[in-house]
Amino acid sequence: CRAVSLVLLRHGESIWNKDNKFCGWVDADLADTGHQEAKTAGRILREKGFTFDVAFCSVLKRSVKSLNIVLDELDLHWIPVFKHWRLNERHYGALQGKNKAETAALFGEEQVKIWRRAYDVRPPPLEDSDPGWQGEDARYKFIDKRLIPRHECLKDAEQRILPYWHDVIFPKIKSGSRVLICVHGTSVRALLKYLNKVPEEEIIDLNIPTGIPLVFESDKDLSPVRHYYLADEAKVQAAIQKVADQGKARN
Ligand code: DG2
Repeated sequence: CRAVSLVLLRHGESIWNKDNKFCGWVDADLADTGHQEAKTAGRILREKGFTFDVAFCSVLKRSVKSLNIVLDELDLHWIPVFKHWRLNERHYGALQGKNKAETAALFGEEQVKIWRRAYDVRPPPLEDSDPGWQGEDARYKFIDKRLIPRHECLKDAEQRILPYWHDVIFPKIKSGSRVLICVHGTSVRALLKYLNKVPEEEIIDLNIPTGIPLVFESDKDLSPVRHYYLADEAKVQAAIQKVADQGKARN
């Protein structure tokens, strides 16, 4: 028999998604459209009868706020929420703040696709002296500074996210909790890659839309057997294409 014990969600559109800027660990706020997307995601989850026992998000406000909006729609303010830096977006290094289309015009669309989507190619790093490095940010105060990245590829993000999955999230699922994880494009890709054993060569074409719940059905051993977006196919495809097109020189 199949059960749903996990729903993944990329936060609603942020202001930097809207401005088409590489964001990474920068704490960009949700855009109005992102609020709306999160609200719609929550409403659809409610209408389809989903509920959760525990929820997770990153320490970046686009993730935290989206989760709060979804929990508001579900009237689930009371469930435990865990915020963790390990669920952050991947660190986009020196690309953070740059416009994706302009970067593609400068370095070529192929290079930008590699920086955005290759499994193990890091974007250029932040310089040691870059004031944009988050090492001094209060929210990372109790973390060994050596763990605070200057740039990350998907593989790096996977290596910081998976220990948290194994140590904290999966034990909750094992003990019967229904889990909602509201995070980022790369955090969703890392989890999806792990759960579905997506091969490295396929990951380059995997784009995650903002604000559309991704439902996982699993068998009695908790192995995922099927996953699907909670929206009609045309909407999902258009939203995926929109993300892919952000790396084109003109859009
Ligand atoms: C986006 C992902 O992260 O960008 O950091 O710019 O999910 O937090 O909006 P998110 C960013 P792409 O990898 O899709 O370019």
